[in-house]
Amino acid sequence: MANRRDFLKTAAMATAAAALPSLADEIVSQKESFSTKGTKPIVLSTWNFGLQANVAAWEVLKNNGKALDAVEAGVKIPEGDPTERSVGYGGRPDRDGRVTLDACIMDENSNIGSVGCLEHIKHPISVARAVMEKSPHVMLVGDGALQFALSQGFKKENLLVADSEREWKEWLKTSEYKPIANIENHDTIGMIALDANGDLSGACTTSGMAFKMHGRLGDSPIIGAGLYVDNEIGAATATGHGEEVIRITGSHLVVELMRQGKSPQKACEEAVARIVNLSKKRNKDLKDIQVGFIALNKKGEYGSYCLQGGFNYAVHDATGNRLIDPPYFLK
Ligand code: SD4
Repeated sequence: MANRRDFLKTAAMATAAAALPSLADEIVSQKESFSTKGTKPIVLSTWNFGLQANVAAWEVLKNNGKALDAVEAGVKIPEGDPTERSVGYGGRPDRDGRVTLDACIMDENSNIGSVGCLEHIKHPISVARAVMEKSPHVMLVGDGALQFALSQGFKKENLLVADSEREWKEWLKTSEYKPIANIENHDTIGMIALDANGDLSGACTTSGMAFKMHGRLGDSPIIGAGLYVDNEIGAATATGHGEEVIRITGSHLVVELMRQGKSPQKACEEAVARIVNLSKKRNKDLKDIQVGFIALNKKGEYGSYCLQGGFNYAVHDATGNRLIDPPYFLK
């Protein structure tokens, strides 16, 4: 079972390897953290829970399945896992004790679907896909998203697990909301894949920042911010402080930089550099921010960059499944 990685603690790669011996075929060092040797099929996802998610996605990809089906199947793994406290079932609640989920999905034909602030449904990514395929809209939020999910046959469930409830009650004792204080309480799975047919798709899903204001949306349900796919160019997804990713329309920016000829690695670096520069201009302390991008181009080359250490991502191709520790800005 993949454990959640703390953003600010640069966990030793050896620790990660020990925790996940059967999933990771290798742990890759920083200098080998991107690839300019394109391959397909291939799938990338954020954080070490991505290793397990990649296994599910790979089942689809290795059988010549579609990238869209692969990314949905992949991210459903942490969504359905009550021990993953930042995605789907088991996610940490908002300040009112409500588990509100955000997710979006995008396919090779630029079809998009998204849900925000969705309660009681274990697999928001599948609701996002239903929005994409079965509604005239691209984004549904709150009660409307729930009503739509129920109309599509999704089951209403309690998503607040005992551990999350306990943490929330502990938090209530101070009730001080400072995103800085919660910097370790947020992860997201973003997954991007290139299938054997050469098509790209992506999915992104999260419970967002723990103890956020009720109704808060981060980047993860926003196409262009938390996820973007252009089947001619590449795909990108983000994790970290959604507010900062939205500010630069991060994933769309990464894809546009690849369109200009940048490698996936350089595109991620430039997107992070924009956040760094804006934060400096806005007098925000970089130490209080974490953002990470992963990117994949049409050739199957990939890369990643983040603002602070502690982030990792998982890559599965025909050579195996591995956890990668990307370079980062703030030393
Ligand atoms: C959000 N981007 O809600 C998400 C949280 C996240 O890693 O990615 N955490 O802002």
